[in-house]
Amino acid sequence: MTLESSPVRTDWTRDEIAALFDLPFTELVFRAAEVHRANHPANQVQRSTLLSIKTGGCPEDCGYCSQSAHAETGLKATKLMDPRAVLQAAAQAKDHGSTRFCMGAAWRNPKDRDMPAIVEMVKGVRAMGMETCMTLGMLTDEQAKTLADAGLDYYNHNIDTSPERYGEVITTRSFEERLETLEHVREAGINVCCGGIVGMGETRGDRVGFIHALATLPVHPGSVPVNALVPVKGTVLGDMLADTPLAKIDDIEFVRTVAVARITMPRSMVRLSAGRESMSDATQALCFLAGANSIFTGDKLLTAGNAGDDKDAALFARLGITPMAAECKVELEAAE
Ligand code: SAM
Ligand code: DTB
Ligand code: SF4
Repeated sequence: MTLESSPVRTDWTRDEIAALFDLPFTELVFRAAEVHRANHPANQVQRSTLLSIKTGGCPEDCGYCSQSAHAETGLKATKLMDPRAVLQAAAQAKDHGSTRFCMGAAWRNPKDRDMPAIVEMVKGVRAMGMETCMTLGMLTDEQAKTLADAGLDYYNHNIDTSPERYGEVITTRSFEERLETLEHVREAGINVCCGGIVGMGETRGDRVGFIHALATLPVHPGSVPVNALVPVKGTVLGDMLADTPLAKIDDIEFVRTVAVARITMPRSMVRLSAGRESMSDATQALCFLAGANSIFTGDKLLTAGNAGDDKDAALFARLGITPMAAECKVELEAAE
């Protein structure tokens, strides 16, 4: 492969992806680093900040999530935040150097009566000069258009795992419903942010199927969040991991997943997402070498803890990484 170009392919086969996972580790990371260099500025990492604008009490039964009403996590459910409070939090994130503000709600889907407040949040954050991202559950095509008209830059909607494992993790919605919302978002002209979680006790085959599902979407997601499961007591998967610690993802296998995401989706931002708090600097450094070029900053994700600004500033200084400016974002085009 030359350093000049990485063709964007959406016709990856499972066998090709499995073969990438099977490469000797240093060969895989070397190839991923080459793809990263050819498509993104070196040593630059994007910083986004998350805010939970409506926490807990979610009717969905996602086995990993602290916010599901089916879990027993003791999390207090809240109402949708006042847009003014959201804008205050966004201003603070901007002061701390974040270029994207991601707002998440623990909903199966937004109700139409919620949309005016949501639109006010998008417009307000955009007016501050930050990129906006929202994750509100399933959207109708009308709701996606409303968000697009408000100027929403990204919509996060994860497929989470392989199509065949999906029903073991979530029973209240289907993989196909996830794809439908992604289509509504894409057709409304909003950039898609779509990824998932590794370390849920899945097999290598599931990780292959997960990356395959992302890399064969009609257009690669602009951002691909790769989360490492944050095990939360009282959730199905958090409790399962507490009982079977051997199911915990191995760091090398996590880095392999990041590398395969980078190679198969060369132009996408690959975001090292949840789970960094319990990751060593060395593992995070390997993820950056393997092409991860975005993180969530701040000391909180939605409900779980995150590394925090001081730790991240120290990590960036240690690795010689500089924060990416918003303009460096790569715009994705449909594959030819
Ligand atoms: N309710 C919306 C939805 O499900 O689309 C948005 C919020 S949801 C918290 C966003 C994503 O966060 C999930 O799809 C999942 O990938 C990730 N996530 C949630 N809990 C997690 C955990 N405990 N560890 C790692 N990732 C998690
Ligand atoms: C994503 O893939 N990861 C972020 C964002 N999209 C919304 C959320 C991570 C949540 C981690 C668990 C928590 O904070 O509750
Ligand atoms: Fe609800 Fe989203 Fe959590 Fe699933 S991941 S329970 S949809 S908040």
